Amino acid sequence: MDHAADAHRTDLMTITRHVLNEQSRNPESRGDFTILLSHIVLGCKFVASAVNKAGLAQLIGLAGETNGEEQKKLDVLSNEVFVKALVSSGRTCVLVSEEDEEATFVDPKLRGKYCVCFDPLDGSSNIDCGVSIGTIFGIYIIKDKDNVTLDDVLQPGKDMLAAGYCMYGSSCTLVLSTGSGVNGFTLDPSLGEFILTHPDIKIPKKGKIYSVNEGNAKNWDVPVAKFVEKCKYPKDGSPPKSLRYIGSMVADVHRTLLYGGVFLYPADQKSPNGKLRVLYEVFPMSFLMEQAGGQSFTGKERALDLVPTKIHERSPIFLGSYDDVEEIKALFAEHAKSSSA
Ligand code: FDP
Repeated sequence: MDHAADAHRTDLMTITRHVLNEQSRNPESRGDFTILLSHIVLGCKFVASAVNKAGLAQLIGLAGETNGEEQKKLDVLSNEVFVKALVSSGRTCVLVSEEDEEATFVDPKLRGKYCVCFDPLDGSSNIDCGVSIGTIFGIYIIKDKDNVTLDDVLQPGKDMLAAGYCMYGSSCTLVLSTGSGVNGFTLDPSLGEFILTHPDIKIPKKGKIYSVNEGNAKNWDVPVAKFVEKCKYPKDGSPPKSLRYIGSMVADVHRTLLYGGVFLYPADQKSPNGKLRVLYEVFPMSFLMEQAGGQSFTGKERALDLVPTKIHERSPIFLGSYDDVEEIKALFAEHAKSSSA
């Protein structure tokens, strides 16, 4: 009998156990973060189950078997679940959700020290065709929970305490960083637990894939057009890169993290700030990329240095393997130099 393998199977590193281990290194830790995370995990499990039933629920709806109540859209439902889970954790004081125009300030009786910015169901235009979608979240600490204002939320990404995403795909995977590397956990449906399956994820230094909506090429700026041209027709003798674009940020970033390469949603002539949102798309994904050894750039600066002025602000984004993003930075620098000359 293989005792080592057997011990492994009976000694499961669940996400809670992993985070408890990480937190125990901090003598000031009171377990608040672990409690907050367990509420996020609950939201992810709920959404995973709802996403799995989405096709079926629609069929039932079409058959007219509703109880008079209109079927809630999955993104609206996911938002309700996360807001309720986060508020009831007693560890949050302010929430920013992609679904809500205004930030939610938690009732003072239930307040804790954390701010959570999240997109409960990112990539939702993919729901009806069964493509992977996900939840993205970033967590900050608020200095004074009793006097919290919107300004406390508008912090640069580098001040983030933790970030992660949960991908609802062929398996349900939660990727998390608390600032010391990146770890991936897969939901074991028979246990209802996320188990550590991808310890210490490191993105390859250079990748063979680029990921972008090429339908916008007509409006691209010069450095973006040059980069994509280089991907297709490299002049240094290297093979062309492959193009992969799902159009669901969590899925595109997850592939980039595991296989390497670069994901870009640039600014263009029509959308000078790109499409993706700073607080709950750009920052969490940039935090994870840096923690995995990659880079993230806005076209002007390191993405995590950005200081948002509005909660739903957008920013262009280029993230992925260190060397690939370095190449993009060089093209932007070269363009800035030639335009100022
Ligand atoms: P969606 O519109 O389906 O919600 O920001 C949302 C997002 O998806 C991202 O998940 C995805 O990366 C991007 O938009 C796709 O945008 P395009 O359709 O313009 O390529």
